[in-house]
Formats: sequence, structure tokens, C-alpha cells
Amino acid sequence: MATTLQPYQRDFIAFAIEQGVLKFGQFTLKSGRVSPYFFNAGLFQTGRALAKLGRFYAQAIVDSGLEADVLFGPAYKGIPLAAVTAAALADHHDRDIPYAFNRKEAKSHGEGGNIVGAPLAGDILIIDDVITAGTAIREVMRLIEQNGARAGGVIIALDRQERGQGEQSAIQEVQSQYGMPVVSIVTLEQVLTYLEEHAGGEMLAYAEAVRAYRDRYG
Ligand code: OMP
Repeated sequence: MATTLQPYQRDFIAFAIEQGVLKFGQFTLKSGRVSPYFFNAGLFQTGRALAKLGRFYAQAIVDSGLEADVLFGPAYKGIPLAAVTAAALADHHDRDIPYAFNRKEAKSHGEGGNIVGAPLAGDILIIDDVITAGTAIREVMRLIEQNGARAGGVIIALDRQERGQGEQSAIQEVQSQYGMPVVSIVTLEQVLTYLEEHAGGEMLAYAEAVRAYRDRYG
């Protein structure tokens, strides 16, 4: 099924490939699945790349209509994501949203606790990199609840559109279990459309491998 892409979504996929963040090959995932592609957000590793990444997340948040009182970046990888996205929302969309993140080790002195930044009040928008089977995001939901707060939504870079614990997709499960929307800058289907539209021989072979994987785990 073909899917449509906004210009900024095309730019994001091109950018992820150019930065070596979206790679093709053979990768064993956290879930144990062996995938023909991997998205490593840690490889957006220069100032310019991070600033640009923040603008993509900010655009996706604005496009989705998601409202947020606090942007929350789970440690460790979510921390720079929350910071650059909060900055991009302020600089490019005139939305000055508080942001926060957690420490993995709770601190008993100084300011104490395990949350740094804005207090977790109102609708918390969780920002993360990827959802595959949904394990990582469930841990974050527990953390938010332990802090007496409520998540109002999740924004990720890539929705791999894979099955979760049952027959539904991991994202459908998370949405129905927690009653909140999960949005992404792009979905796997959009990446496939991009590869099929733009790419030469090698990329088409990758697209075929990804489709085969999707037939198995999607
Ligand atoms: P789940 O916990 O299965 O949803 O997997 C999501 C996590 O897996 C992400 O937060 C990453 O740590 C890691 N991951 C990626 O970063 N990129 C991928 O393309 C795939 C995974 C993964 O291992 O599934």
C-alpha cells in the first residue's frame, strides 16, 4: 500500500540515511528479532545534525496537533531529544514548553529525586527514538506513573510498525493500554515508499528485504 509523505518527512528520511542513522544489513534487535534495517538515533552526533533533528520532531508535534505541558526525555537517549525539540519548538513555532528528564540513579542530596528540569505536571509528552515491540516505552510509562504524573502522548522518530505482545501493532497496544496517542516523524511504510521512489538498484534490494521482514513481524 503506497503512503503519502510530507516534504519534511522526505527530508528526514534522506537526512537519516545521509547521517548513517538509518542503515541496512542484518541487526539483532532488543526483542530478539533479526532485522534488515536499524535506526540508530545516537548517530545524529554533531551540533548541526542535532539542531536539525530537533526541528523534525518539532514539526511532527505541531503537525499532529499533540498538546503538551511538559516534554519528557527518558534517560539516556531521550535527554538530548527533549532538549533540542524544546529549543526547536520555541525557536521555530513560538511554543515555549518546559522540559524534563530522569536520572537513572536517584540522588539523595542536593535537589534530590530522579527528575531533573520542569516538574511533571499536566499532560506529559514523552519523546523517544524508536518503538519496536513496545518494551522500552512501557518502562517509561511506569517511571512517569511512579512520579505521580500522567502521560498525554508519545512522539518518536520512527514507527517500525511491528507487532507488540499480541496480534496488534506495538503502537496500537500502547495507545489502547494507556489511552494516549503515539505519533512518529515517519513510519516504516513511509521509509519504504521513499526507498521505492528515490533509490537505485541497491536501495530497491533493501526495500525488498524490509518488506519481507514486515510480512513476518508487521
Ligand atoms: P522496543 O523496546 O522493542 O519497543 O524497542 C525500542 C528500542 O530498541 C529503542 O528505544 C532502541 O533502544 C532500540 N532500537 C533502535 O534504536 N532502533 C531500531 O531500529 C530498533 C531497535 C530495537 O532494538 O528494536
